[in-house]
Formats: sequence, structure tokens, C-alpha cells
Amino acid sequence: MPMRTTIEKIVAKTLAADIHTHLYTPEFGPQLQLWGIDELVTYHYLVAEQFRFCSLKPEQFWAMSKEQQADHIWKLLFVDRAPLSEACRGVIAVLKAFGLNTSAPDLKEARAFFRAQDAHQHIGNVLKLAGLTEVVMTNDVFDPKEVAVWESGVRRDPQFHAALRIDPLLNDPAVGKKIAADSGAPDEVTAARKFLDRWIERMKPLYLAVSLPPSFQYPEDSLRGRLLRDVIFPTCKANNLPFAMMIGVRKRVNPALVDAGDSLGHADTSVVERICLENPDNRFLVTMLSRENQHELCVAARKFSNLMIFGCWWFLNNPSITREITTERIELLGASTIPQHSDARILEQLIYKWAHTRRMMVDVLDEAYRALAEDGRVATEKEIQQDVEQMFRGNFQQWVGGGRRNPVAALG
Ligand code: RAT
Ligand code: ZN
Repeated sequence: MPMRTTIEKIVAKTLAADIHTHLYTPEFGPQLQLWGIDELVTYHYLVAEQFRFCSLKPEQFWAMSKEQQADHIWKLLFVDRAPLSEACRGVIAVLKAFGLNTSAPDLKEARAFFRAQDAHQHIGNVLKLAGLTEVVMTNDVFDPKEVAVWESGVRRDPQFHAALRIDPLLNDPAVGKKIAADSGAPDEVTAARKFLDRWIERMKPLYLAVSLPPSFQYPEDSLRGRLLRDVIFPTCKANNLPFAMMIGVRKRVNPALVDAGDSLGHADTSVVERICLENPDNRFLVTMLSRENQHELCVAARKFSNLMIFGCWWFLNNPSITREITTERIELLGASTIPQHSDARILEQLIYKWAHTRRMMVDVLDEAYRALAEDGRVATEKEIQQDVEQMFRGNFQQWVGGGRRNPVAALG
């Protein structure tokens, strides 16, 4: 069988684990568990794009109901013109996957289709279509909607893992003070430690996570610096949990756009190196948002085997860029990376985001194994299978599975 056909077959049939999503099960309630055509079409990536093609003011857009927003975006981005962007093509790919009209003049047919689905069965179908074994949620313990669900003792779906997300604690000094005041603890550090211990016990997360600005520094004489050193790293170590750092987001550069108003910036990769060096017994999962950080991050992972790079995050999740970054990672790190996560916020996005990842992986691996063959070694089908399994699921399982791991000893 020609090599590309073998790679296509393996990539298509190898199941993946999705290490970072914003998805929930129905038990979390309709405000958190998003699915269906109106949510798909009003995805915040598309909210940002529709402002490129009309003169609506943000306040006029937000004044519309969800259905009105979806109708408006559908007409503007999908009917009046070809839906060219990555986020637009994603909606088209989802419609196609369910046999729905991708050139529909309106959303009637799609609405009827999604309304007719049983929520639990639909989740199963979507995971199957996306080729996934499991997904990791993003559980914000500072969101009262989530807190209420967790405190009610929510039933855990084994395919949906928790990740304890702590952005407000690390990015807003007022939050640390409030936790201390609420708990009567003498200081933020003591209060935060107790707070996290309680949530780890309740949530049983696979990892702790934070998103950080490009200006992120460590060590630093700030509350964030102290919390990282005295609370986060020791807590993760004591509980044998990785710490995920998602670095490079500039929040609300255009606040009126809400979630669609965030941007990115080049961050300092030496901070990641320092953290890995000073905490050799901790495991770190790192993704960076700026394309300009990617090469440095690969080199950092060659130096520190407690660093696992994951995903082409958010604005990077476009085929031209994922291809470049994944090629670079494989050239520098072999299969010792987690090439992609979906970041899906709406259930059915799993279908297109993973289809696009698989398409990209075939191209990247085809080139990599072809180069290897030209240099004198034809990889066997078994070897290709092993690499794809490691990148799609093995690195995830070992990294979050509690075991100290070393995918490939530091490469020098
Ligand atoms: O990709 C996104 O949807 C962003 O809005 C963020 O949620 C980002 O992925 C994050 O996890 O902070
Ligand atoms: Zn995310």
C-alpha cells in the first residue's frame, strides 16, 4: 500500500482524546452545555467575523435574541457570500456530516434536525463522528453557574473529564483577597491552598489550568508569583496533577465584542523554561497563542522532559498555521507532543475541528515519513500506528494519568 494511503487509514481510524474543550454534559444545564445550529452559527469566532461584513454596532448585535443573531450571521456569512473562513467552513462541515443542506437559504431545516436529537444519544454520535474516546472540560470554579452544579453533586460522565481552571485566582488580585476574607484564613496563600484542596477533592480534575497574558513573568514579586510558587506548584505536586499554562492572551482589546474581543501577543518563553527548571517534579502542559513563540517553545521542550506542548490554540487553529507548527514540532520533538485539542465550545464543533486536524496530520506525517524514507528508512505500518496513537492519546493518557513520564528522554 502506498505510504500516504497507509497514513490516511491510520489517522482516520485512530481514536483521540481531546485535552482542552469548553464542552459539558447535559447535567450542567443549558447555559453551559451548548449544542445545535444556533450555538454553532453564533460561535464567538463567527461573531467577530460578521462585524467585518456589516455596519452593525456591537450593542445592536447583542440586543438581538440568539435566534436573530444566528439568522443574521447565516445570511451575512453563508448566504450572501461563500463561507470561506476556517470557522465558517466548520459549520459547513458539521451540516454535511449530518446530511443537511450546506447551501440552505435559512436555518429552518437545521433547527428541526437538532431539535429532534436526544441530548445523550447525540453526544455519543458526535464523539463517534469525531473519532474521540473522551474530552476534557474547562471547569471554572469562579463561575457561579458551575459552582452550583458541582455543589449539587453532579453525576459524572466518564467520557467528560474535569479540568480545574483558575484564571481569576491568578489574574485578579481581588479574588485572592476575597477567598481569604470569605474563609477567615490569615492570608491569600493559606486560603488559596485550602480552596484548591477542596475543589480538587470535589472535582477530581485531570489537571489545573490557567490562561495568562503575554506579559506573564516568573518568578515575580506579585500575588500571582507567590501563589504559583507557594500554592499552585506544591498543590499540583502533592496531588500528582499537571499544571496547564495557556500563555499569550490579551483579554478584551475590544471589550464591546465580549468573548470575540480578545487578542494575542508574543510572550517570554524563558519563563516556561524557568518554571520547568525550578519544579522538576511537576509536570507542565503548555500552549502559547502567538505563532512567534512556537519555535522557542519546541526548543524548551527539548530541554525539559517535564514539559508537554499541546495544541495549536485558538487563533492558531487554522490549517496554514497548524501545518507549520505541527511540522516544526515533529521535526524537533518526534511524536512527544500532543498536536491538537479542539477548544470546542459547541458540541458538534468536535466533528469539524477533529476532521481538520486529521486532514492536517495526514499531510504533515506524509511529508515526515517520506523524508525519512528518502534518508534511507521506510517506517513500518506498526511504527506509524504507534506514533499516531502516542500523539492522539498516549501522551495525553500518560501525562494526565498520574504516572511520572518521559516520552523521549530530553533530546539535548
Ligand atoms: O478558544 C476560545 O474559545 C477562547 O475563547 C478561549 O476560551 C480559550 O480557548 C481559553 O481557554 O481561554
Ligand atoms: Zn479554551
